[in-house]
Amino acid sequence: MKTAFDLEDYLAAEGARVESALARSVEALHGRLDEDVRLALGHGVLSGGKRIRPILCVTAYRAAGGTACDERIYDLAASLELIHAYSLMHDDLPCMDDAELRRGKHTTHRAHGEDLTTRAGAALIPAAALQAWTAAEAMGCDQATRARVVRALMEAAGGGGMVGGQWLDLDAEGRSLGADELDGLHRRKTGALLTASLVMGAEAAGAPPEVRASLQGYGRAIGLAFQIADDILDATSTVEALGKHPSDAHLEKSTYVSVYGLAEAERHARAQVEEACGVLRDGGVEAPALEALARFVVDRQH
Ligand code: GRG
Repeated sequence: MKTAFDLEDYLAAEGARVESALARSVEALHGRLDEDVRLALGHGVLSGGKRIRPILCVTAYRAAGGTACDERIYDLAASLELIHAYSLMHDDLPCMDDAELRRGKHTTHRAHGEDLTTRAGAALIPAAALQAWTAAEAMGCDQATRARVVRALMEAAGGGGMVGGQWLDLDAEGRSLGADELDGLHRRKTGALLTASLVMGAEAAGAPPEVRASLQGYGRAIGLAFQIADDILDATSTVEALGKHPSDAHLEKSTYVSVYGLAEAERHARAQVEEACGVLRDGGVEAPALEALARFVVDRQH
C-alpha cells in the first residue's frame, strides 16, 4: 500500500546508490591488498544486505540540512557498511558463531576460507576510517569536522561500542542475562554503529548541537528497537526467510524474546520507535524518511 512517504521506493533508490559506493570502495583497494584478500573482502562487502546504516547516514545528513547529493555523501555513508561487513564476516567465523549462511548465501569463510576472511575483515577497519576521512574531505568538511566524523565511526566500532558488545555477548553464551545487562550489551554491539550512522550524517552536514543531539537520540532508540526486532525475527522466522544460520536460539544466547517473552518484546520495540520519532519532533527535526525508517526497523521481515 502506498503511503505519503514511499519507503519502498526510497530504500530501492538509496540502496542502489550505496551499492555503487561500496563497489567503488572495493575497487579502490585494488593493488593495495593481495588480490585473494580483496576478493574475500568483496564477497563480504558486496553480498547484499539492507544497507540500513548508510541509508540512515544519508537520510540524517539531509534532515540536518546537508545539500551534497553526489557520490561523496554515499562514500562517507558506505564507510559504516565496511565496518558492518567486517563485523559480520568475523562474527560468522568458526571461532565465533560458526555460521554457514548469511543473506541466503555462503558466509565469506565458507566461500574463501578462514584465513582470507580473517585478513579481509581486519583490512576493512582501516579502510573504513580512511574512506570516512577522505569522503568528508571531498565534501569540504573542515579538519575538525573530519576528525569528529572518523572519531564517531571508530568509537562506535571499538571497545566502548561494537567490539565491546560482541565481547560481552561471547562471554554471556550459555548464561541468562537480566534486562539491563541485555540492553547494555546491545546498545554497544548493535546500537553504537546505528547511532554513529546518524551522528556522522549530522556532523557532515554541520548540524547545530540540538539537531545533532536529536538525531543521536533517535539513533539510540532505533538501535535498541533494531536488536529487539532481530531477536523477534530470530525466534519467529525461518532460515529460508532470514537467509542466516545458525540462529541465536541455537547458540543458547539470552535474547529479548527469552527475557521478555514475544508480546512484551514487541511492545518494547514499538515503544522505542515512538521514542525515536518523539525525540526528532522535540528537536524540531522534520524528516518523514527517518520516521518511516524507524517503523521499518520493527516491521521488516528479515
Ligand atoms: C573479537 C570481540 C570481537 C569482536 C569483533 C565480530 C565483531 C567484532 C562484532 C560483531 C558484531 C555483530 C555481529 C553485530 C550484529 C549486529 C546486527 C543486528 C547485525 C544484522 O544487521 P543487519 O540486519 O544485516 O543490518 P544486513 O544483512 O541487512 O546487513
